[in-house]
Amino acid sequence: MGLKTRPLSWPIGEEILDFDIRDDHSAETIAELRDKLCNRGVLLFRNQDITIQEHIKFTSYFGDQPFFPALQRNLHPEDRRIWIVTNIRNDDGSESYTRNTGRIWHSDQSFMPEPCMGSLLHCKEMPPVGGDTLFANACVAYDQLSNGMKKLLEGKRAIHDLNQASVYKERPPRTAEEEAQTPARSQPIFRTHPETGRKLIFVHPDVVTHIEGMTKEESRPILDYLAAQVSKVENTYRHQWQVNDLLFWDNRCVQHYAPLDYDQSDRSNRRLMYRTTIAGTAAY
Ligand SMILES: O=C(O)CCC(=O)C(=O)O
Ligand SMILES: [Fe+2]
Repeated sequence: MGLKTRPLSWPIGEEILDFDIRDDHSAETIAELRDKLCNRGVLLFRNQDITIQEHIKFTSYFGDQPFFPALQRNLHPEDRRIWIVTNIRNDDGSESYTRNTGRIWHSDQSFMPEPCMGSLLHCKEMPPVGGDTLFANACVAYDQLSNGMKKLLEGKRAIHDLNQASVYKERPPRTAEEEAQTPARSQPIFRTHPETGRKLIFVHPDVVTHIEGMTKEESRPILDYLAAQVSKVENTYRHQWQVNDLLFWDNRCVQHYAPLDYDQSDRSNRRLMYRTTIAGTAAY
């Protein structure tokens, strides 16, 4: 088909131009989009005025949308495949469970046996200023490590534990049943992207507690160094949302971060995002 595209930044991201996600897409078009996604990490589709079913249908070209135990609150009442990320209060006046989602660099569902492949986030409402999301290319970050560092950590694993995640200090506590569904799990520090074969840094400051076989104190400087390497400004793209942007990230090679860059105490600053999530495979 020959997609029309333009880069969003040098290290990461591609805007797909003149594209309507609601069309029926050929296998060639989907293969081309998938290739762009794997190689550029993030795809942006602007001006997509879509229903939740159109969002879900487009997502289904890229894989299954299973239930993830960590995403059982704030699901859309009409279809559980849509997860709602918002700062808008619940009908009963209580705070939204997802209002501070993603306030630290992370890779989604990295604590699961099969972390998700990617997510498609659709912007419904956005404050006039701020509400941005940042994305970083974890393959480029790996490439820039010295050979000494690569050798030191090759084959090593780190522990990912959602139950220790920073965000839960602020949220209502998860139930014992929810915690039992997401036990701590070890994942490779350096992951291989299953489609491009590129190596990447697969640790992040949200849920990674320590390196397997080391104490938390010993692990901390190494994990901090790797986190800084992933998130350095030169390696990122900062997305300023417009309503009806649809953004698709490859969760296997991209980390992302939603800073609190607007006044959340001002209730007129409404931010509403709908997300679908695609099944992934075990990290190696
Ligand atoms: O709200 C955002 O911009 C991103 C939140 C997030 O981390 C996610 O949807 O996975
Ligand atoms: Fe996220």
